[in-house]
Amino acid sequence: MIFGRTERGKPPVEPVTLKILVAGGFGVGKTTLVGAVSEIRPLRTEELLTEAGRPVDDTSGVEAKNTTTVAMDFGRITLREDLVLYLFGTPGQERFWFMWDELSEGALGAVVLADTRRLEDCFAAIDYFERRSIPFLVGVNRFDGAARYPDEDIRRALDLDEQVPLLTGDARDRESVKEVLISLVQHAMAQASQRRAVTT
Ligand SMILES: Nc1nc2c(ncn2[C@@H]2O[C@H](COP(=O)(O)OP(=O)(O)OP(=O)(O)O)[C@@H](O)[C@H]2O)c(=O)[nH]1
Ligand SMILES: [Mg+2]
Repeated sequence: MIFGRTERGKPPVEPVTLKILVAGGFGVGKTTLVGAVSEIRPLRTEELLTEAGRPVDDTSGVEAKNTTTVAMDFGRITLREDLVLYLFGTPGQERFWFMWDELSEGALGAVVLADTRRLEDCFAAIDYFERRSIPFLVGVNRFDGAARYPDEDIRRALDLDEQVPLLTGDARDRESVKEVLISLVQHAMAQASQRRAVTT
């Protein structure tokens, strides 16, 4: 690098940075997703699930889980040299939802993670983004032992608008998560240009 130029003579690119939310119900894999793709050590705000929280913290299906997010997860991923995503994982438990308004400020879009064993847990997140016209997609996190359903059935159960993308993946797998994030960016961009076309 000489005088701000790369060896190939191209000026360095100032990346566009976008803010993405990762939402969904309790224990669906939000913290796992951010951790799987982040190129920086993710910031986590995990607290131990306690005996006192047992009546309200439903860990059925994720019995191995012993911590929960109380404020947010934060990570970063460079999708291309000119495109960086900042990932904000939201807390899944209802009692921490007051964080969502703060976290969704300035967000380009959201991934709503879903677990087919407890689809209803993501209704609140879907409602939240629909109401605020924040572009989102649904990412089904494939848990071992969870039954597989056709996309059509999942769409119907979630009452998803046909333009909302539905993808299936594994929150622990970097490539799988990258694919979901790229789809979200494309979807959000398409929605933004659609809106511009309507208003001009
Ligand atoms: N089999 C399997 N297990 C997963 C997957 N994703 C997450 N897990 C496990 O599921 C549990 C829940 O993961 P978390 O990432 O803490 O979930 P969360 O959505 O952040 O949870 P809260 O912040 O408490 O709402 C952990 O024990 C993970 O190891 C997955 O794709 N497959
Ligand atoms: Mg979490």
